[in-house]
Amino acid sequence: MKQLLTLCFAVIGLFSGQAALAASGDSMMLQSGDFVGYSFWLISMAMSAATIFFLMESMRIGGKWSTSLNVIALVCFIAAFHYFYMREMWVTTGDSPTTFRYIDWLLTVPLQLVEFYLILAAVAAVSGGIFWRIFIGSLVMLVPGYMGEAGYLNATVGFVIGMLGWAFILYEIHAGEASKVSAASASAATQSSFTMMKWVVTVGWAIYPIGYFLGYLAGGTNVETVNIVYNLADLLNKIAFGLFIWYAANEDTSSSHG
Ligand SMILES: *C/C=C(C)/C=C/C=C(C)/C=C/C1=C(C)CCCC1(C)C
Repeated sequence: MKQLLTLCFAVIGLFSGQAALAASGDSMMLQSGDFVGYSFWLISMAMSAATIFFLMESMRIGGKWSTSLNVIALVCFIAAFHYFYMREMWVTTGDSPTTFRYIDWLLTVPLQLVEFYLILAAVAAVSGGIFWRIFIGSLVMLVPGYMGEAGYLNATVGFVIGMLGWAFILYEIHAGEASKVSAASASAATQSSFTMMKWVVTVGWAIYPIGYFLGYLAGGTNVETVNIVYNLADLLNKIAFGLFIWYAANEDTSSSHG
């Protein structure tokens, strides 16, 4: 209990330090009517709260599920930090915080994909190949996406290569080894969370290329659209994804206790 409180205070302290930093200086204040700015703020808070929630639940539920819950807490923690910075950048410059966004994704996308491996590894013997394939797929998806958005690569070329990376990840979780292990050996709770996570990556993640398309390929560059779409996508794809893991953890532990 004491450790839990210390941890919570450390987390809150870090976030409030960030918020104070961001709030010092008029130029960094949100202006009324800046809906993109509001969405950055809202998601900073949602990610902070989700971090604390998943950490506390990981301690309550414990056992073989604690690693998965800790990883999703880390995902939300990393995102919260980036959101504080991204909001600050957006408010002060009015530009897309593209580099921060991609640093966030580069850390959080592989961590989320590791969850597929972790939830399977909690109940079955799985090969590390699953992890490496989805990790490489995420690099192929994100690096050209960044280069296309930041102007290092033609925006259409970056988009097309990124789509191939995503397709590769989809193959692995729908038809590749990961899906086979899940179907063959996982518990009912793991299977249902695997299925829900799979659909997050298939349907929820589709919002990102739509945002990219609307922002860069549908005529001109529209930084407001890109940011609002990516922000809403992150809210859904990080927090809802985490809640599916949390749900499976709860189901699994309550059924095993009788
Ligand atoms: C927490 C952050 C997440 C889950 C970010 C996911 C990002 C994507 C699924 C990005 C996908 C893209 C493509 C499929 C094509 C190229 C452009 C990207 C990088 C936006």
